[in-house]
Amino acid sequence: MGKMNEAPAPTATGNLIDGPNTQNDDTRHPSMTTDAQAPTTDGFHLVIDALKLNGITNIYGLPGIPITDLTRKAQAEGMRVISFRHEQNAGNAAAIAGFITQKPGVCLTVSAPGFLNGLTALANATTNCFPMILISGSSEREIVDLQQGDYEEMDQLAIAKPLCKAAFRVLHAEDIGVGVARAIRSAVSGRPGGVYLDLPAKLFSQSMDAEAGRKSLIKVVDPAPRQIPAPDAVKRALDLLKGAKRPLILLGKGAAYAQADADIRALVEKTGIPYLPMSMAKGLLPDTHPQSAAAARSYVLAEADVVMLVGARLNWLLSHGKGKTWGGPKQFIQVDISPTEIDSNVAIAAPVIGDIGSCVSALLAGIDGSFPKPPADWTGAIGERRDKNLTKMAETLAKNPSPMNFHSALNVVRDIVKANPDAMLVNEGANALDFTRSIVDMYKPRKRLDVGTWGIMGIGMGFAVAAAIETDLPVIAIEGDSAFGFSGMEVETICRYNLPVCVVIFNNNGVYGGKDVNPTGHSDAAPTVFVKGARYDKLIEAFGGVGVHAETPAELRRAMEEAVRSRKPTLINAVIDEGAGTESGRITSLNPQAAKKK
Ligand code: ADP
Ligand code: TPW
Repeated sequence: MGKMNEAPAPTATGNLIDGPNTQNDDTRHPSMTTDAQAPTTDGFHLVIDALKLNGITNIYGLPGIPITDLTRKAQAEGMRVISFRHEQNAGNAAAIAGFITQKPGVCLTVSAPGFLNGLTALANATTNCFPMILISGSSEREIVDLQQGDYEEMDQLAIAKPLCKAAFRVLHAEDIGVGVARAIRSAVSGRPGGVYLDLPAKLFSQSMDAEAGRKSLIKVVDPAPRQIPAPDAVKRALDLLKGAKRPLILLGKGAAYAQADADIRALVEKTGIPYLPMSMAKGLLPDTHPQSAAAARSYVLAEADVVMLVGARLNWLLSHGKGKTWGGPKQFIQVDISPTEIDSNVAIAAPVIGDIGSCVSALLAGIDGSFPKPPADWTGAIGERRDKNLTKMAETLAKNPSPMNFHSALNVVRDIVKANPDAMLVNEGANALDFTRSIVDMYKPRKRLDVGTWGIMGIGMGFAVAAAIETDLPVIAIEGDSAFGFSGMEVETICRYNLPVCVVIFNNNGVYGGKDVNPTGHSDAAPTVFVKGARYDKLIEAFGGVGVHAETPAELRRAMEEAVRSRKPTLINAVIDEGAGTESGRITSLNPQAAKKK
């Protein structure tokens, strides 16, 4: 391993600094005395080389001390550096890049405040099982640890630790390779999640012998090793499934992440079992698939006797697997990579632990022509309910009220997505989220990106940027007006990189709607109400994008069609009836209301 020194950042543009280096005159550093002419490298270049060596080509970040030069040099070295206006959006972009690609998305931030701004995204990535690495510059260890008041002083490693899967700090340039390798493995192996990598300012300017530096890097072999399920676990699951009278398969975003699309589809189709997709698993099979039970969701959850969860947790989104939603007694099969997920809410009769690709293919191997089809009275009852609900939905969608409501606007979005099934759909808000999820059919896997496990607002523009960067496909972001506000400044980023993003703001004048009034009669607006009739379309025009104000479905349709066709950054201000939504959308029951009587 080569020795290093702490020379100032070299001025070279390449990662190998050839020939005489003026900084090498410093004879305090033994490496320089042995061979003053030897090419050197430095911390900046080792970080870049380590990432590139592992196939990481994009960085989502925001420059400043001490990582400004890292962003510059990364760009000079051919990486794509996407510079944001706020770190939370860069972090969200990195997280969803991880979900889309199975490679850890990298977010790069400055010390303390930048780091903290990125931390929400890191925690959210961990919660959602998205692989990401938050790389943050940090201040001088000696000063930080003695709390002597350094520039942007903060013990970032300690703060990040409880919010991610793993946290590492690299103090020596020769350890950068190991640090990056450990970060990658931690992010993508087992249950994916967020990782923090702390790089103190001094590290970047450490220089070392270039050849030794190159040798210190690690190309991670098999970063997310397959985890093969035990044959007896697979048999137990199949036996349970075979004996079911009213079986149901529930697909979660883990199943979408796993990229085992063909096998998952084969599992559903070969067994003939009805399935329900969780929100980000929509499109794993087309939502129009005859076995989809989405339009009979409450019926199947209540009535099923055996439920096979594939990459979905029995958390609040599934009412913890118990209570009224789940009706009568039932038995669960759970396919998941995390053994400790099992029994976290209710007893799991048949856990199948392994990666979803391996588990589903093992299950498939045990399903032949003799596998019993689900009883016709079960599939028939689901079909009846589904058809009734779809007919009802079609009637609602066909109405054309003025102003638009969520249904009439989403009827347009539904058509646009149907005509462009490859487009990526980003979605946040309350009503804007819930109605979009239930009305807009998805046709392909990993196209729907949304607020995930936390129901977090603010993912919108970060997700949209990363979706465009990672796939080069058109992106449609359906945003509540409140939701949009959390990341709205990134429309500049969208315009700057000329991304094919069409943002549609469902503008109903506030959080959930715009009808609340201040009961005191004071001129302050009610807490949930925004400026009425705001023109969000003007925002994007400030940066050269296309702004459209749409008051009718026809106007919305025209604008969306043009946005997808032209691939120009577009923001459509879709005016929605301010009374059309409900408080908290579909999760009103979780909203504590003041108990105090007048
Ligand atoms: P949803 O919100 O769609 O219900 P969750 O985020 O609750 O989904 O659950 C995703 C589950 O998928 C997690 O328990 C996670 O451990 C699991 N998971 C993620 N990736 C894989 C994989 N490659 N193989 C197996 N399980 C996975
Ligand atoms: C980080 C709480 C949930 S939904 C929502 C808020 C503020 C906005 C709803 O209004 P919007 O949608 O977007 O206009 P619509 O269609 O109902 O009118 N802070 C964070 N996350 C959450 N979830 C909240 C606050 C919330």
